[in-house]
Amino acid sequence: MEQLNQVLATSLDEIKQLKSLQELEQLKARYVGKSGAITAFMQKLKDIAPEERKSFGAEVNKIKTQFEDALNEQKQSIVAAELERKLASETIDVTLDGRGAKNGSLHPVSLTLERLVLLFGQMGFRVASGPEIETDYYNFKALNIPDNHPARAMQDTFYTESGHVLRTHTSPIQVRFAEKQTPPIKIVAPGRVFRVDMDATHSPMFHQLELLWIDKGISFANLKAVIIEFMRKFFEDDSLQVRFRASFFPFTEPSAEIDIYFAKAKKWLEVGGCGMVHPNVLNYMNIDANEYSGFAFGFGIDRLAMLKYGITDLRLMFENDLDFLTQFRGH
Ligand code: 2U9
Repeated sequence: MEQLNQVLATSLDEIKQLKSLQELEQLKARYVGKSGAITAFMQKLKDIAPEERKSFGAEVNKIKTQFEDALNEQKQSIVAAELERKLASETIDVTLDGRGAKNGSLHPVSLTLERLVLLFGQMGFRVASGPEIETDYYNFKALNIPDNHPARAMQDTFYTESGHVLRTHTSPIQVRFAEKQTPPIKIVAPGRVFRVDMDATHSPMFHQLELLWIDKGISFANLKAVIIEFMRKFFEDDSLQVRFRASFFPFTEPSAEIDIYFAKAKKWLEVGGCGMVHPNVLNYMNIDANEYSGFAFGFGIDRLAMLKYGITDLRLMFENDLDFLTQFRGH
């Protein structure tokens, strides 16, 4: 019994010195583990006279409980101290200055698109959209583009394995819209388009906006009025000169290319194409060409954005260089 009390006293002293959970586990093993000092007393029970065995056993258990209580108490204070230390080291000084999160900015193409949608909205045009992966019918056939047309060739058009095409213009959006609606139809169709083409002035993906207005009595005079008004608003120049040059597109007749006079460079620049919607195209859209007429016009948004912001290299539009992009804020 004396030895047992001695062991307990020593262990309690040692427990008080413990500083970590690791030390605590080691100490626990030394006393109540398989070959621990307190465990050893348990094993001595069998050598003790039967009449003393019961009271000695009870005594060993009492000592063991005292040891374990002390150990648990110490464990709690170690855990509490560790938590205290952790909290102190992770304290955040909320009064410190921030790192200055930078504001994002919209891509010049997005800014331009927003402005286009606003300007055409003011003229009564609503926005239509459609799929980027198209069928041959909506991208070519319904637009009066014949089977042997060069635009259909593999060198110009991206084809999928299933025989679909990546739309080469946003015109299919308008075909889809117009075949389901009855005139008046007044829409703009902006979106990504894809062509097998890449050099300093061409990208395999670029952005287009096309406009379609179909109603009774729509004429080339309406076409000119809308396009001239739009160009002057977009370039914020009330006397901007706009010129229409005769051209050819399968989906319009007559057709024209649109030039604006760039006073800074003293030269005419081509900015898009236009024309009266071809009667075949009206028929494909289930619109009676004897009753209705319409005009369409199209341009590259990227190109218009470059002219507006004075960007001279198309590649800048797609490289996503932050020094370039952060220059464009606001409209
Ligand atoms: C329908 C009927 C006719 C859309 C048109 C153009 C002329 C045109 C080019 C300008 C530069 C494309 O980005 S670009 O390469 N577009 O010249 N687009 S008329 O004609 C349509 C569209 C839809 C139903």
